[in-house]
Amino acid sequence: MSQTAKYLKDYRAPDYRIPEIRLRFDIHHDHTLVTAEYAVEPQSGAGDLRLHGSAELVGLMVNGRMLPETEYRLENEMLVVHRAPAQPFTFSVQTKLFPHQNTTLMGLYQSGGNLYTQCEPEGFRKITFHPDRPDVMSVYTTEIHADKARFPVLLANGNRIDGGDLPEGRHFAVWHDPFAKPSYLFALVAGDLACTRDRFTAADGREIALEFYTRAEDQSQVGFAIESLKHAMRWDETRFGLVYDLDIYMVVAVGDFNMGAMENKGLNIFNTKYVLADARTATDDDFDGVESVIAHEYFHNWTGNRVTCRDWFQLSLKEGLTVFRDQEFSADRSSRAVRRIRNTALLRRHQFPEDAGPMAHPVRPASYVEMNNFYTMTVYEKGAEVVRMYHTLLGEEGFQKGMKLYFQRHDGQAVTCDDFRAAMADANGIDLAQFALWYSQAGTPVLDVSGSLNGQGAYVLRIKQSIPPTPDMHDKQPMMMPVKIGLLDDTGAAVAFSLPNSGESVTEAVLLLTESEQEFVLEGVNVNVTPSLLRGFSAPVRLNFPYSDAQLALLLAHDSDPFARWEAGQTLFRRAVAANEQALTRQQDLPAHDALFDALAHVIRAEIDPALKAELLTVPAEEELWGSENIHPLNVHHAREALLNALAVRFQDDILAVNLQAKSAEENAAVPNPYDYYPEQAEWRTLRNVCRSLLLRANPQEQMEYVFEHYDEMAKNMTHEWGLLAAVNHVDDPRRDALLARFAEKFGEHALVLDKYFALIAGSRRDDTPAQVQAALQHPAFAPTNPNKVRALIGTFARNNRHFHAENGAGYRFVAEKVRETDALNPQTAAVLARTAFSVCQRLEPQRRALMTAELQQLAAWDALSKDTREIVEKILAG
Ligand code: B3K
Ligand code: ZN
Repeated sequence: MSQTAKYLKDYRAPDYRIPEIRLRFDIHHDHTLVTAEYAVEPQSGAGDLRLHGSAELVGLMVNGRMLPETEYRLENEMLVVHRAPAQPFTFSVQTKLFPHQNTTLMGLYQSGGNLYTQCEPEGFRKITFHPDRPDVMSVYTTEIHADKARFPVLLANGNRIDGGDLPEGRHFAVWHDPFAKPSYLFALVAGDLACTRDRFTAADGREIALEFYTRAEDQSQVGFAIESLKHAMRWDETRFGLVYDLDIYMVVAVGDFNMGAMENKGLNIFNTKYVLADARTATDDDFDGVESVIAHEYFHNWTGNRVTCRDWFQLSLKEGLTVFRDQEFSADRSSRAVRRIRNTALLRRHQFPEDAGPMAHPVRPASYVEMNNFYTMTVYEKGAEVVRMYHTLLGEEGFQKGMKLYFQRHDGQAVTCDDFRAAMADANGIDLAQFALWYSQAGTPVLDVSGSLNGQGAYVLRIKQSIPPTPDMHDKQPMMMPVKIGLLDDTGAAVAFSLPNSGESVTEAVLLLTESEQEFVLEGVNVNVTPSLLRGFSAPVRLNFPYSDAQLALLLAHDSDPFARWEAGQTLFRRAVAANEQALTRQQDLPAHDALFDALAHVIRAEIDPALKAELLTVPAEEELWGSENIHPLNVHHAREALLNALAVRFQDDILAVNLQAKSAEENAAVPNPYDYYPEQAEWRTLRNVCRSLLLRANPQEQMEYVFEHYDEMAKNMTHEWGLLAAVNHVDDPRRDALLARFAEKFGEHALVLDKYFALIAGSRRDDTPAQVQAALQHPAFAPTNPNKVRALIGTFARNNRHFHAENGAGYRFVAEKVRETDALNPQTAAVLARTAFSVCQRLEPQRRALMTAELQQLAAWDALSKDTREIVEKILAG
């Protein structure tokens, strides 16, 4: 049962422009009536007007005349008005919605008694009939009528221009957004919400009202998000010269939401997870997430809203660029080096497998069945890497010139990734034609590098690039990419070199790779060197170089580039896990890992940034250690666990010392309250939590007992609580259960903390985890309609390799069943779950592959499966 795909190559400009839209929402207790009125401008004469829509149609008019059923037809969620006028006309349509029955959380839906919208990418058509494509941009005026007691707050995009009381206890508000926008940026909120107000003085002197809407009981947790917004607004002014354009900026927090947040013009709607934070209930990572998501959505105001996408294939135009911008914002706020490492780790853990699996697609996909399935790590994170490469190639100044030209040319338009690339090229007078391949070729490029002294005072690097075939494409062209490098001598000191015809002696250079095989001559090198390659992860590729363990240890100990340093350690870790795996399958003794452990001894004792130390001590995730085929997840799991256990035992005393150092650094910091969130405090706590989990491995019973006895005095804030519970979570001991139960009780009123409880249950390596997950499904706080809960419990379980990949297939069966149940309520959440869990199918060893395939086939055979989940399941089955 294959589905119809849309193709980038079929793009055609719209036949109708709609410069103006007036919407009226009449909210009643069990339904909402929506009247939409469009000023329509035909672009190619008379013809059929085709509008998407799935809402109940009440009636429609053209130029004020009710259309009889003979003049239009409604089929497959498409309204076709026969022979629409050739001259500009007004079109109005009335629809009836039932938001309380809408569990998809797209379109207009109800959550906690309030109404919210989510339109990106194609939710507007669930509200009314409309072309619902991003290149149809309109100025919106939105009028909302509702019962005043139940819906005291009525919000929509733009500025509030009117409002007042109506008979029968009702009231109304009118909002006008002067900036033309696509339908996906439309938003409306109606309900009983508390408003926290602040203000921001923009660089041009305008006063901007900031309004954050939450449940009244959550108001005390909104302060950090407001401060984050102000930081983001100031940063965009200083680094990019971009100033906010409306008089008001609103953020609304909602507990039922499909993703993190949504950048609707002037009226962002957020998952509570990315707005609410205080030290008692949020970890440092949560605070960091709030700051970066608040910033991300704010940055969209220019990169996404003022300049938007021509079609959904161009999604990365706004997402890749905006992720790059939020990454830079966070890096400018604190810990640039560590953030780069974390971004890279995220990409490798989640995007590399995507690029090597059944869902592989280029940064600009060439086709899709359900657009919601393409909000992927590739579009977002690899897209951000592509933008970062422009930045590396052009430098900050050249990149900013490109951004300036991009806004000069395209403000108010809906454009393509090619337009962005052209702005970068033209502003800098360079040719970026070859760079376009990053948008059309999927798959992670592989660089095979070798190097040697040429006996004539030069070190020669030879780089071969290849791009693996993906389901959509076999033969690929070499791409253009920056490769940042340096050289170290045998003591770890930097070695100077010069590039041919430059004469300038440097210790670092960006090589421009454009061919499938290329040689780079680094002159003036007469000593034995170790190359430091792909510094700063200058391109999103896999790089192979035949390093000896000793060379990796040298890089890990001495490289001046923190990324390259970390990467050397990661390679040593990967080698060690692979060696363990081999020993375990052959039932031999585990290897000693001398080179790795000697290098780690340096790391643990080094006086370096605590967060960097934490990263250097982190073994790559299991997903990163999986090969391209015949994966035995449990073998990898046991091999990695064995390495961690050995490391924990070997360095027990050092780790204790570091833990104490981190504790006193945290407690003695010169801040008003050391347990509040400050980036520097957070770094120490990150390191502490790494130590805690290692200490627990080395001595589970003793640590368990200690934590159990001293939990309350150790748990100074949620970061501590999380660190303690995450450490003891795997111990088969009733005290662990008691601690978790107390935790759930203590935070019984905090939905976001209960998500942590569910994640702990589902993430445990204990044997009884499947049974505990079953029990958690019955917990009063678990709700299959709430995406945060589904992700916390089922999503976490699907990443718990030890149990999800159980040999008897029980893990697969359980998750498939939950995918099916979730799909009936919320296709988007189900599809994400299916993709996370099952994309690995064809790479598994034959037995598990067969078990997983059987579950997927059963899902595919289910007629009612949504288009969303079906696209994922069928692509996985097709391999
Ligand atoms: N643009 C939204 C994502 C919409 C996802 C729709 N499935 C949030 C963001 O990336 O900023
Ligand atoms: Zn975004």
